[in-house]
Parts: sequence; structure tokens; C-alpha cells
Amino acid sequence: MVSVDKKKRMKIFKELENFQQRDFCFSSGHILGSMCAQPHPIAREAYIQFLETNLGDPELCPGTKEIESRFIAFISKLLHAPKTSVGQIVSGGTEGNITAMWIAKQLSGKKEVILPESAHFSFQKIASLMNMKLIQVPLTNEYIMDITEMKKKIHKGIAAVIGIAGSTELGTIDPIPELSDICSDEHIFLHVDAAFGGFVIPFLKDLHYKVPEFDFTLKGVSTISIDSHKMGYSAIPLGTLMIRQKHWLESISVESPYISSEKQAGILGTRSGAPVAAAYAVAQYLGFEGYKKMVKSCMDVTSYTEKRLKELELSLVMKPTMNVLGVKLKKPGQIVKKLSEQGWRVNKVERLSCIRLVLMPQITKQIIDEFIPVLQKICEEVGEL
Ligand code: 0PR
Repeated sequence: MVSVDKKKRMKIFKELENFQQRDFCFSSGHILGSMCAQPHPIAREAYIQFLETNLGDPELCPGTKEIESRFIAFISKLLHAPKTSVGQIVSGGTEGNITAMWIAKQLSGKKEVILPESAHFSFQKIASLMNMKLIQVPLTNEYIMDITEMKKKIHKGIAAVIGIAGSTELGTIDPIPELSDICSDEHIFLHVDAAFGGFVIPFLKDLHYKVPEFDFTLKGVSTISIDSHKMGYSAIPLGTLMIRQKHWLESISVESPYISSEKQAGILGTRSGAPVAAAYAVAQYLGFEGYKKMVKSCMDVTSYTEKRLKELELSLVMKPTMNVLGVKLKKPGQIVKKLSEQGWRVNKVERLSCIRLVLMPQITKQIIDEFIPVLQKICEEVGEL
């Protein structure tokens, strides 16, 4: 162990702390716009314990590799993945989407992607990185992909169709069962972006909310991306891409002569085992029952927030599908700026002229009670109310 000079250490940590003080932190409860959560305490502990591990060299860390396999088995069960499937650990939704499109392009040899207008901006990166063309489908009045319009876009050059299960802007769920039928008839790769909704929808179903199927029980679903650093209640960076057929991974594998495994699939080489251990620890700690309780509590806070906003006579873009609320405003940018000055972080969605509130697990009704008068005052000042 390297010895640490106490004086130098103190000076450096003082400097770090000064910078950190400028950050918004989840523990304040004042971050209402982020899709990430304050990591569960179990995640924090496991993360630190596995700081030096490298899953890019699996023979160096066979124990951590086993944790990864067990974590993937957990996700596989959650998403009803078939025995033929395989999971690929990724850094989050962006890498999950990139990896899925890489596979779709390799398998089909085609370059065009059909996706809803609500798709995350990571697909713009995909188009640029992989020279793919995005074909956008308009949304219905319920802010989900319009299937009639989608059908019109199908042609021989399509590499993949994207369905969103928990959209970034409003938490909506595209009609994945219909997309599955169409893609299975047309033999087109269907990727479901459940980066946010993957840890919500299965539990909403258990809680008897009316939500469409979105997982591998639908035979046309090829891949699903799901993030532990969003509603998985774990630490950044961690997502999983579940892939229906294990052999599809070969299409994105290269020989890896310098390390213990013969081949390496995916984008990254060296990658930390810490977020994997953290996500596994949280999954073990909460189990499906714990996640169900967490989702129930987020939905209770969502309904409460909805009620409090209605009392202010502010309207929502739509009835929320999950724990994401779009609040209609004439000047969302100005409201976000003023809220930020008061120490509250929410995100604006200019396209829909709204602000987005995400009711993550650390947000309580008490926090909403603190937030509402601040929002009210600002709205009155700028003439929204
Ligand atoms: N797919 C969906 C449906 C998403 O909502 C997001 C991110 C991604 C993919 C990309 O995921 P990564 O950012 O993990 O690669 N959605 C949020 C957004 O862009 C991410 C976010 C998280 C934003 C925390 C702000 C924040 O504080 O709005």
C-alpha cells in the first residue's frame, strides 16, 4: 500500500470538496429532473469494495465475472429472456442502444432505422457513428409511436425498428406488442429502449396498472436495453443489453489476443466491476418484491405531485404512465432557470413546452410540499399563473 502524505491529502481533498459544493446532490432532494437516483446505500458499499476490478480481463477477476453472470441472470428473469439469450453489460442507455444497432447492422447488412419522434438523442450519435439513416415516425395524441404511420415507413433497407418503453420526455410506452407482430412478420430486428422503464413496467404490471407488454414474452423483440443507474436504484455507470440469441454476439466480437478470453464482444475493453457489483448487491437486497415496493412508492409520490400541481391550476401534458410528469408551461426555459437559482433542478422539454419532473425513489411527499410553493411563486412572477 502506498503511503499517503497527510498534508498533501488534506489540501487536495479541500480542493475537491470546494468543487463538489457547487454540485447539486441527490441527498438534498432538490433534483427533480434527473433520471438517475441517489444510489441505494448497499450500492455505495459494494462499489467501493470492487473499485480495482476489471471485467475487461475476466480471468483476472473470476469472482467478479461470476457476479456479472448472476446479475445478468437476474435481468434475464425480470425480462423473461429465453434460454438462448445472452446479456451484455454496458455503461448505460447510450451504449445499450449503440450496441443493439451495431448488432442489427451486422446481422442485416442494412442501414436504416425506424424510430419514434420521442426516441432519445443517443440515436443521433448512432446515425453519425455507424453511418445509419434515421426514419422518424410521428406520435399519436397519446405521445406514442403511430403504428399506421410506422407501417408506411417499412421497406427492404430497414435494419431495425426501435420501440421506447419509458420515454425520456414523458415516460410513455410505445405499442411494443404491435411492433413485435409487425417486425416478426417482416423479419426485422426490434430493439426496445427500456433504459428508464425496464425497472418500472414489470412492477407496474404486478401493481395492476394497465401497461402494454414490452419484454421477451413478445416473440418479435430482439434486444432490450435496461439501466441500473436509472430506476435500478444503483450507481452510475450501468446498463444491460439483453440479446435474444447468444450467437448474435459473434457479429460484434473481435479476437482479443492479449487477454485471457479469446474473443471480446462490445464496445469497451477495460471496464470496472464496481458498478456491476453494486447493481447485483442492490438486486439481491431488494429482490423483485423490494423493487415493486419502490415503484409503488414512486407512483404514490407521482399521484401526489399531480394532485398538488392541479391545485395550482397547472396542467399536465398527459396523464402520467409512470413516475415522469410533463408540466405544461408557456416559458419552460425561464422557469427552469429561476428554479435553478432557488436550488431546484428540473429539466425542460422545449419541444413539448413543458418541464419534466421525475419522481425518483429519494423524492418524498414532504419534498414535493417544499417544492410546490417555490414553483407557485416563480410561476406567478413570470405570469404563468
Ligand atoms: N434511452 C432513454 C429512454 C433515456 O431516457 C436515456 C437517458 C438514454 C437512453 C441514454 O442513457 P444514458 O444517458 O445512460 O446513456 N435519459 C436521460 C436524459 O437524457 C438521462 C439523464 C439522466 C439526464 C440524468 C439527466 C440526468 O440528470 O434526459
